[in-house]
Amino acid sequence: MPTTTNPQSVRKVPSYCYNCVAGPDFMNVKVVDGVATEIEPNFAAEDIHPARGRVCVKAYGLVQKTYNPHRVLQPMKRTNPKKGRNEDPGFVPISWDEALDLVSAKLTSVRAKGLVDDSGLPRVAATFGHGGTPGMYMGSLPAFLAAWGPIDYSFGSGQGVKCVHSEHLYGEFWHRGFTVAADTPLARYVISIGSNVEASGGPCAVTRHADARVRGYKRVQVEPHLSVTGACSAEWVPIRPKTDPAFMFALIHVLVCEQGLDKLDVAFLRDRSSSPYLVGPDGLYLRDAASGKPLLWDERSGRAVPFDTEGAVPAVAGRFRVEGAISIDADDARQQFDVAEGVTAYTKLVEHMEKYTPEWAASICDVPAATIRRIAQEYLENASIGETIEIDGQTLPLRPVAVTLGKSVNNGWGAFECCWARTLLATLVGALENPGGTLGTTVRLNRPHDNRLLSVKAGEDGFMAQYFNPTDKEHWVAKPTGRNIHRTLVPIVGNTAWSQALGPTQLAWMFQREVPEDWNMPMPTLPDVWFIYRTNPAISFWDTRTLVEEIAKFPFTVSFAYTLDETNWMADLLLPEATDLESLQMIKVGGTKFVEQFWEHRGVVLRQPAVEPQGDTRDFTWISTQLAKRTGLLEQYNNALNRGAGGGAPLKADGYDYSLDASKEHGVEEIWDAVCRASSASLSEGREVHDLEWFKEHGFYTVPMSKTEWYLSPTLAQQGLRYEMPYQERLLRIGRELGNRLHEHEMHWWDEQLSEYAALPEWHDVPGRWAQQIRNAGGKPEDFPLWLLATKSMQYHTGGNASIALMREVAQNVRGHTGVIMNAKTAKSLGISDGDRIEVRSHIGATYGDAVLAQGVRPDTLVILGQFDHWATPLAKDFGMPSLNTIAPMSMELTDATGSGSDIVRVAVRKVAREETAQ
Ligand SMILES: Nc1nc2c(c(=O)[nH]1)N[C@H]1C(S)=C(S)[C@@H](COP(=O)(O)OP(=O)(O)OC[C@H]3O[C@@H](n4cnc5c(=O)[nH]c(N)nc54)[C@H](O)[C@@H]3O)O[C@H]1N2
Ligand SMILES: Nc1nc2c(c(=O)[nH]1)N[C@H]1C(S)=C(S)[C@@H](COP(=O)(O)OP(=O)(O)OC[C@H]3O[C@@H](n4cnc5c(=O)[nH]c(N)nc54)[C@H](O)[C@@H]3O)O[C@H]1N2
Ligand code: SF4
Ligand SMILES: [Mo]
Repeated sequence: MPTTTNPQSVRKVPSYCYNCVAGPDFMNVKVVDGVATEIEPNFAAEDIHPARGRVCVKAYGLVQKTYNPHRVLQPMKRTNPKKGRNEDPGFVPISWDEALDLVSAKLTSVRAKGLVDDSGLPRVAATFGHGGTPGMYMGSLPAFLAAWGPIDYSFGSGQGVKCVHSEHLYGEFWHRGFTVAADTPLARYVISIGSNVEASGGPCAVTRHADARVRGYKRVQVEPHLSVTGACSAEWVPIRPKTDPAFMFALIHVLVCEQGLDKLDVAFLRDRSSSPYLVGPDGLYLRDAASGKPLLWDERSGRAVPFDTEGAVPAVAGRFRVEGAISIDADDARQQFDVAEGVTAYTKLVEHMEKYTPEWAASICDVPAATIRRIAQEYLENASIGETIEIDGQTLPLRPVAVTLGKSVNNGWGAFECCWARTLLATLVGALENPGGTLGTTVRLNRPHDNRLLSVKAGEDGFMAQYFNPTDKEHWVAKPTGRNIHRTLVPIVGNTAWSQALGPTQLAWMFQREVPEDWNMPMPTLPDVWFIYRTNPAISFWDTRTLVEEIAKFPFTVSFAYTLDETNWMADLLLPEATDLESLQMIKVGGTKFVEQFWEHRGVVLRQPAVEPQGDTRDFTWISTQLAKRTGLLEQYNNALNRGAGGGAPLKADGYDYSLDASKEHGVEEIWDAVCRASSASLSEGREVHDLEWFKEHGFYTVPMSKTEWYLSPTLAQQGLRYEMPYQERLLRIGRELGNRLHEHEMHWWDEQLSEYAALPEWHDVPGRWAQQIRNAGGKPEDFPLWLLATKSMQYHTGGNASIALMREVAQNVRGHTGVIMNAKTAKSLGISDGDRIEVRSHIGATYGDAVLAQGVRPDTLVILGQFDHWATPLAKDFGMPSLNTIAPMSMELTDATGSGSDIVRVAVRKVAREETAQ
């Protein structure tokens, strides 16, 4: 990097970092004589940004990211037609003209053949990684994708199914929470179950939790090893892996069976939950025969009435004699009851939870019963039922307790139970979506994305409207429209823009290799063209050694590439875009979004070229415009931009019109100038219009937003709606209906997943599923006595910045980054000392690293940070770091009903000679 002792010009360029889902965060780039030299906080945002204008350590790596000597700096074409880990791709540099010709010729021929192939699957597929963050860097590419038509987003990279997956799906279902957080600024007591927020929550979470600690809140960290979050919590509960549902069921037992209804938030349960709905002898709601509406017991009139009867006073608990009711099962099968006993959903819950005592849970979770009981009591006491708070003139309940779940707790088997239990724990004390309590952050499956309160509409049975994939005979999608089959298999994921990427993406990979015998659907094909950007499934998914062989089969892969990583090693074309500090884009900020981005403002922020692009890398908006032009889609592309596909706001709306002439090609600055004007006009309701030049100087524009928008419950109250808690009558029915459809088509390979659809979840042996998977694969579980888990690294955003030397340097000072964390006593019993080279072996393979001995980890548990074991990514390939992903299977048995799985695997460990591991 050139440096000068007497700089001629020093500039501070405002921008944003959104490299991980905890963003966006604000920063300034210090530019000395045209060279980016430092990342600094942007204190101009001090009063509006929850982290007061600061970024995390990862953003400080962006300078090196820009000047990384290993960057791909001009388009490259593959010359070796053979693809494989041991095949050098033989990339040769080509001009942008040639590269764009190649890709547009391919796309044009695909268009001529038809957008979908004979199996009904899109011929073009695309994979974007890391929780949607690539969208914050891809300029106007979304407008090109919209202009194109059907694209298959089926091939995932671990985001989605290995991410906080069940939370995404059930969270939005129950309370419009794509991710879920505590209302940290008001919280007094947080039970954090495997949520590693001090490492994963970015500066907003870290700032908020630090402030909360100063205020005296208590956080209890429940997790098998002492993460950095555990280390700065008041208490660490080292739970046995994958037993969290049992722990949470026992908490519920203490509340409903030992403490009892009188101690809970009776008004909330009565008015905002389905607790009073009467359940009949067949386990379905008793319904009014005429209207089909669920019945509840009206204490005022002493009879069963439809749930929405004016003036009714519902009984929360009890058993009642009901005459002339009906129930409605799957496929509209109706049953008539002359007389039936109706049991309130709440009473059903109490009876169901009786067996789940802390003593019962203690033996499963390896947590003393007294600890579980105490935590439940502390939770209840801190909920301060009855207390209120005034926020912006509204008096709202104050319930300063929350339960949060990390990604390995809310994906895969057991995650449904955890998400249910978490939401129920909040419901029981009235803390769901009320100040101090458990809050959803944003919505992705529902709309609109930037205000989840507006997504609340009245639906059936007194609940919010939901948009399931149909399971009825007439509308069920028997022929998949995408390779991960989300519409066919997963009703709750719906079918909006984000649904497909949140489908069971591992199935798309697995079914390329082999389909079940009773598959009975068109055979999955490979897409003609696959686009990838900011994703590296060859490292981030499971069973990565095998996965890479599937990646090698794709006939034409176009990678927007930063370096030559393990996935684009198999690409046909590398298109290097100008990255973080070199390109132009505007995104929305503020409101409530992901992790702990709860703001009291909303607005837009600009990312701008602080420095000239390195080499012949190009702005993504320029690349997108060229693709649109060369594929004859310019008009559709411009129209998509005009509709707002590029970011900030539609370019034309009531009161303003900055729309682009759809027939013409527009420059990068011209496009974003229009977005700048439209966004500021829209946010200020026409009072202020700012152009690109203004934004280049000021960086962002925001308007105040009431904090009451953080809380969903007042919106439900206004609309007279209830949360679908505690009894999942609808999920039960949908599961049965899905089973009917699959079985009519003689498909039984999803039967185990169907078992997850339950009205009240039962504990089943969740960890035992991992043992069973080993048996099914022909192994012996006792040969793999330890659990291996993953945990996030503060310094790395998944594998995205693994090639940045500064991150490596910082990370080396943080425990665990040099190898495999293991309990010192376990190590001693195996003859392993700190720093020894060890082999961690599962039934599918081995990974190698140095032992990092610690007391803060269960004796039966090993932990590997992040996702490494790179073999192509420059720099990272020399780390010698192990990876869970190399040895965790991609497996149908370990896939839950939502289609997700966990980053966890049973292993054996032994000391090896260092030479043995050279591979
Ligand atoms: N063992 C383990 N596995 C995991 C996880 C874990 O914690 N442990 N986490 C899981 C989760 S939650 C997720 S969301 C997924 C995420 O996994 P992925 O979706 O695969 O995301 P990344 O690993 O961030 O992808 C990074 C790739 O993007 C490239 N890249 C970085 N910056 C740029 C850029 O500016 N331009 C271009 N063109 N490319 C760039 C990097 O070189 C890298 O190859 O991983 C999952 N896998
Ligand atoms: N610095 C940084 N921040 C990030 C990311 C990143 O890569 N780096 N990625 C972002 C993304 S995509 C996501 S999805 C989020 C994820 O955010 P988190 O869910 O907070 O991430 P993890 O660190 O993977 O947390 C998982 C924790 O669960 C624990 N765990 C594993 N198995 C079990 C179990 O069976 N029971 C219990 N109780 N605990 C268990 C592990 O010990 C681990 O510490 O982070 C986001 N933020
Ligand atoms: S948490 Fe760090 S890496 Fe993630 S967006 Fe914020 S500054 Fe960037
Ligand atoms: Mo994620």
